[in-house]
Amino acid sequence: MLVDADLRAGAEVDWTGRYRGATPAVVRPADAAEVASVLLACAASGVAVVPQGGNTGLVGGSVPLHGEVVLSTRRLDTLGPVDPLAAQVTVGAGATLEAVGGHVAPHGLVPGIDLGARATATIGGMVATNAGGNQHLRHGSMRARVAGVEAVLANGSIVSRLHGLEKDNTGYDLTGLLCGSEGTLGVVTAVRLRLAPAPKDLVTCLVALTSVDAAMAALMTFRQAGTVLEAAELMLPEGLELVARQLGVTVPLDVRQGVGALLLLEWAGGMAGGEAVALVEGVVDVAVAEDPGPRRALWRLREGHTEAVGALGTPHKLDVTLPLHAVAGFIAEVGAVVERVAGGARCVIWGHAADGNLHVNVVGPDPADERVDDAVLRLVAHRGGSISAEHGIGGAKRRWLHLARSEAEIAALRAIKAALDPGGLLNPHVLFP
Ligand code: FAD
Ligand code: 2HG
Ligand code: ZN
Repeated sequence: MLVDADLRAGAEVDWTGRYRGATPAVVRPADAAEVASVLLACAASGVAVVPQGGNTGLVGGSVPLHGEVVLSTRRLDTLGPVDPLAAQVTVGAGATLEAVGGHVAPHGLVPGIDLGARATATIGGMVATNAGGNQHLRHGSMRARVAGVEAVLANGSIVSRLHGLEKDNTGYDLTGLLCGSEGTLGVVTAVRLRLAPAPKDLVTCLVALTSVDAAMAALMTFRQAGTVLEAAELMLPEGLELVARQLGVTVPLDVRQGVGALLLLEWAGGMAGGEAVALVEGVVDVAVAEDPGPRRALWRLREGHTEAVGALGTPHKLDVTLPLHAVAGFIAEVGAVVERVAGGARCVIWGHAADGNLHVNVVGPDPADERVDDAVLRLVAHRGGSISAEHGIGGAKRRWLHLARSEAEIAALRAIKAALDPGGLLNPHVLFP
């Protein structure tokens, strides 16, 4: 247990610096039984608990904003033996995505989910947020990657579904329920992960196109041609130039003339990138990489966006999804909406193109001034989208939950919370308005 101020400090502020709180203690149990003891002790003392994994969450859900005890999962980091027959592995909730990737790699397998925070984000945190990332189009979100979990509920009971059975219709799906529960229903202590064959001979292409419309149409062309994309990420010229400037990296294309959008595309099987890209209309220029170094350099341009925008100031982070047909129209409109409520603000947009998932980052308005969040989220709802694609609701978006969920749904969610955590012990200040 960490109680000294300097040891608690890192757990009290989120990755962006936007959300800062205070905790009496950071507790670091080493197994499910110890987690249960912590929860029972906190319940007995009437102190709420915030589960915390890598603390890379971007919606203020992993930090003690109301004086909660922080239950860190860092010591729950075991890596079990890989089952190559089932292509599954059981790992502790505190294991990082990168550690799991390294552990399964010698078997020719991958977790089938990947994100820029891989070195720090934990498997338990990814379950709790139902993380998405850049392989979602191929393998789905974390919910699809999880064959079962072990978790400790608020009453200290331990529920365990780690047998890895692919078919198991024996009542309510507790594993699915815990995916995306944001630490409100239980503390995930171990996870049975599904693995995927490591893709071979990856080809990565950075494609500059005339417009966002052309980029979205390109995805349709690839699908109709039957090509299987491993990734399809969207960037805009202004964002790419920001990354280049802030991180001192080189963009291998000229994006100043006639470029309205960029796609970072990846195929497996040594497919010549140019072959697929030749089918597409509106292509201005293409950079192709097959070797690991040049491929990493292209990915740095995409994954550097969070860091580059963070260097401008504390951003308002709005992770949203739009129907694919509405993506281009939304991007065309959102800048003006931001300008109307926050004149002079900088709006940087990128995302996971094939999922219609955009990351709208706005720098300028005071972090506490939520007018810009309100305006953007209402525009998203108006265009048929969701106010959270992959980061969750946390504390940041709970006042807008009604834009994505009906009254009946919110009542059902509240009933589930009340049934599993009647005392409001687990992360009581997230998700619900
Ligand atoms: P934390 O931040 O510690 O916690 C997140 C939430 O989960 C909190 O509500 C917390 O209470 C709860 N929680 C954590 N562990 C547990 C547990 N064991 N049991 C119960 N509840 C728990 N996200 C994406 O989806 N896709 C991306 O592409 C992506 N890219 C990112 C890139 C960068 C550079 C950064 C900083 C973040 C990115 N994220 C992305 C967001 C973040 O990495 C994910 O939300 C991740 O799943 C959080 O994992 P974590 O271990 O850091 O969780
Ligand atoms: C990404 O895809 C992450 O880059 C982070 O989900 C998004 O920083 C953000 O807003
Ligand atoms: Zn993302």
